[in-house]
Amino acid sequence: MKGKIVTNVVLSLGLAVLALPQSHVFAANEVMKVEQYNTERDSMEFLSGNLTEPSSLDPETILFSFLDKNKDSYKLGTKSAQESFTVIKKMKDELGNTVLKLQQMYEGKPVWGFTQSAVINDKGVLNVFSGTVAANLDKKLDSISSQKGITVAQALAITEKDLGFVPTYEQKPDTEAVIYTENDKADTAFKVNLNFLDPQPGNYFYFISTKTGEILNKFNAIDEVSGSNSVGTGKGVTNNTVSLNTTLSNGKYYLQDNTRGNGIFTYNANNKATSGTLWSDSDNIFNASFDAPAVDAHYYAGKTYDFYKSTFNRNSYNGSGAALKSTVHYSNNYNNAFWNGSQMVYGDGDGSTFIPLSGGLDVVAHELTHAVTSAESNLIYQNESGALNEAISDIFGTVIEHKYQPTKADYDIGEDIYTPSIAGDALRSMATPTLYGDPDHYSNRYTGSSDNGGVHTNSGIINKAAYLISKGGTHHGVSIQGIGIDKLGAIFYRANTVYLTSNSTFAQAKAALVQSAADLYGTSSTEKDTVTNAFKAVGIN
Ligand code: L5W
Ligand code: CA
Ligand code: ZN
Ligand code: CA
Ligand code: CA
Repeated sequence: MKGKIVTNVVLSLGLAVLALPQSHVFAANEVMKVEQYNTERDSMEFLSGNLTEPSSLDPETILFSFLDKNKDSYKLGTKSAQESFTVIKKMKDELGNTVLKLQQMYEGKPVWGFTQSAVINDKGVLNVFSGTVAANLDKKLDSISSQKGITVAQALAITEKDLGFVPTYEQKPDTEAVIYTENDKADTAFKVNLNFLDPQPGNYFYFISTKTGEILNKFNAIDEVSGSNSVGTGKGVTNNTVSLNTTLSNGKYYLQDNTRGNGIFTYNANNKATSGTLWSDSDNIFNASFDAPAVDAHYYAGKTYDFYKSTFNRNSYNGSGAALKSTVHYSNNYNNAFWNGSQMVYGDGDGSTFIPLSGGLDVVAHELTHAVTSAESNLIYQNESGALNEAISDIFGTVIEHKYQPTKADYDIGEDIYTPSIAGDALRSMATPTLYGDPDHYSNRYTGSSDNGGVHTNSGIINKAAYLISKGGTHHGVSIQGIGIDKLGAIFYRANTVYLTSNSTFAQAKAALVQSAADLYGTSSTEKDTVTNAFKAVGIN
């Protein structure tokens, strides 16, 4: 929980040293000024304004000099800014600013979950620093070099013992030494990532204390809810007829689309728990009922690619054309679909809860947006950051459905593939999350530990805010002027790619989205007020 005091303290132009504790002000002039403090993490969580004087130095120098001047405020102890942060990405945004993404470091190791984002304008002024900084690490950790402890092999053995089986890995288990923080404690840990599809899908992250071998945290980042170019045709799960980009090779037609990025590939798991083989067909007409899930997975992956490319000039989920792979007919009667960290996987459903899940464009776009989020903000799939991750997938599932299926588009999720014998229902409603038991106000948030801390439940709060941003309305006595679904998408995309960081909270998301609206539409814009009011309406101030 964030503790924020709202005062009328306005930051002075060219601010060099942070004035703590916190204040929160929207100024009437050009640059929006916000100071938002997170008392629980004991760190500023969002700061905007003219934070430095104009400069012709390079953006990294401007940022690191600001951080060094404020190292006491950020509680970096004896460490310099250069030792405490590393630049992991540098890009230009569509407004001409330079965006630097940082990873916090301690004695050469990444501090897990603590990433930050900085925006420096074309005058060399730092305008935004977004993301919390783990405080006082030097007081919480012994010198790392003097520590003894377990080996990488022992850490892996601990995770497999905890799983209860040794899986057949899709990718070699990956181990990285990190700093793991929780509340007032910090520990050195091995972060172990286990990726497998059999006997059930897993993309586990374990954090094992390097000193004691204790499991500090674990979660499964799979979202469970339980030749030559050719053009073929196909019939999808809901009897839709589509044209398909395929590849002709040695007399067979493959679901391989070479026209988008580094390709779109659709595989057949043939009802086994594997990633399967590239789908082939003898006549380029994919009209058998067994073909239908493959037709939709292939076609809707193409549409989702087209949306991100045409709207945001984003080339695939990683921004540089990564091949998009989907496996259909995964396992037997499997009631789920997921991004496994490197590809999409769709079950056929059991025929009563679900029909083949690739039959919903909003579902396919939801899954692929998880891949975009992993490549950008990398929101941790637990607690509030996980619910933000889920909501962003629901939001783009809905934005993309509106773009390509405008006559039937809605603010429901999964309506096309859920409960074939019940008309009119869905998995989730963004308009009325409570229809399916999900909260539409922060005061009703779920605080238990199921579903990774309620990632598919608390997403309702953000989904409701997103619905209000698009359509407007009055909620809990707050009236919101709707700005339409395209602007909703633009604002969330900017937040997800520029300001949100891996451990962002709902309050930080609000700051990130208000900032994004101000960047895109102006600091005195209706759009900025709409985002502010929508979050107020769902209890996030
Ligand atoms: C159904 C299959 C996956 C539910 N993933 C989900 O996080 C699902 C979207 C459609 O919520
Ligand atoms: Ca055929
Ligand atoms: Zn999801
Ligand atoms: Ca829908
Ligand atoms: Ca239904």
